[in-house]
Amino acid sequence: MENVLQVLGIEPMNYGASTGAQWLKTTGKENISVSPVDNKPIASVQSASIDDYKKVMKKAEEAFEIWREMPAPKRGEVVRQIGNALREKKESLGYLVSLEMGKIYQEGLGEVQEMIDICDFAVGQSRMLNGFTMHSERKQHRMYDQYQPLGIVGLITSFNFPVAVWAWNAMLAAVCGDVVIWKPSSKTPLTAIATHNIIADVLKNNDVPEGVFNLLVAGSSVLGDNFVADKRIPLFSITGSTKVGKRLSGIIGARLGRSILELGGNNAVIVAPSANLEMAVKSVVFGAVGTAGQRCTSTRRIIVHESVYDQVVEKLKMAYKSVSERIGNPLKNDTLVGPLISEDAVHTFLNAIIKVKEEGGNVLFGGTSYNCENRDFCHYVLPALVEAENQFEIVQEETFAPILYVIKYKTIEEAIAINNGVPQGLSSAIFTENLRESELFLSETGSDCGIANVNIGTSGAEIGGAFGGEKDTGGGRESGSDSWKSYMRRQTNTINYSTDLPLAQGIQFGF
Ligand code: UN1
Repeated sequence: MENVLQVLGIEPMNYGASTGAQWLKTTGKENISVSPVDNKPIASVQSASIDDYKKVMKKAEEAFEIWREMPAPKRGEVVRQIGNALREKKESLGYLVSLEMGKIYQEGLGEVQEMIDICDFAVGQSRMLNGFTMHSERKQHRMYDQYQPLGIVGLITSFNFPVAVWAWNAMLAAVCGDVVIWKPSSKTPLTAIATHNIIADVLKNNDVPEGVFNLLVAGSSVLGDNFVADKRIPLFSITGSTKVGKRLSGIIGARLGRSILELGGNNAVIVAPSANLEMAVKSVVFGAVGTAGQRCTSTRRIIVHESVYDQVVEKLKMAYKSVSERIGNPLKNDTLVGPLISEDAVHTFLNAIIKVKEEGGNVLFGGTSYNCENRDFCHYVLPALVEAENQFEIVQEETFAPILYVIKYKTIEEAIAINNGVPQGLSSAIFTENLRESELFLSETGSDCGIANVNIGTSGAEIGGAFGGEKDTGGGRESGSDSWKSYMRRQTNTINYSTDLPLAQGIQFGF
């Protein structure tokens, strides 16, 4: 571990504010980052104070003036080099993600790969920040729209993808000519600090001004509502719970700022009679217990046709049994399920199990804490498989833990109604070999989620697609497709190269 920390430039005590390559001598509270793996401290961070925020903000404002004028493909070149720097440190950063957040090492590596992928994507995008040209209704007039840099982007990320979500946002924002102020989860500050250490040389070597990539590790009491209320920040991208997102976006909306919201999910997989059950069960188990159920895309409900219900339940029970033998230290090669992020998260999991039983649910597997007897802390749980009904209050909620609710259906219309019958609308999937069913699921009367898949699960989206969801998920889209447009200021231009001044709509206004 020492070696990994050394490679990533993590000291026993680290400053919690950076303007790119330079660290500020922060003066805020000490934040000890404790690993959920064994409850041991990894290293400490001297958090940022309001004074540090002011300094960072000043740098960001100055840097935007310079950065926005750099040609977009040149900004892309910086991002290309960031991607390469991440490639070099993939194993170390993946390890630290695993250690600080608790996801298994394979997923830690996957998270860094997601950062690398979005770098590649953003490099290409830097040459494709294209607008449209339109034909004017007036003679010798030309119309087009264009995209300009927007300004400072505030970025609030969650513990569960401590670095990938930064990359999705920051790499696109950077090629778009914006500067970023990143406030990571205070549960995972070290991965953020390591990320800034990784990009520092690239920034220096390319004379990127300090203030383009900024980092502030700070508690919400120091940097919370005041951060999102700051009018100098035209756009916020926020990943977190629906409750937090509603509150913060309310503050941003009141000042007519923009926000990209990535909030809770309550994702379901429909298993139709014709489904390849092996594939369906495999993907549902990965979706439900992977990352210990702490992805916003985690599979939380499986909606199974009555004709295959017993078979699927049997297969799930067997799969859960074999997974349960591989719970433990996420850094060990054969582990499949690591710890939850905190003891609070374990309590939330256990309370959800109590609640679902009270509502009439039937626990088929797990639902208890795991291997906690001989420890003075308890971060591990036995993933739960629970027969339940969609309308149960607890099923309607997103519990950020490995609980899979099993629900039976009769008709495809009913299955789609169950899929959509929750407040959230992030990800969804159907396993079927029947074209009619899959097309119905993807139609205007089908899944109401931002992501709808056929014969693959709800989690593990590629970066090339737009990522986000509807309803209580917040409506934001980030990462691939044309999400970059959210990070830019759109402008429509009309140019008159005639010697006349015809008015639109043929209006006559002679004097
Ligand atoms: C999240 O959980 O906040 O689709 C993001 C996935 C990942 C990203 C999840 N690529 O599961």
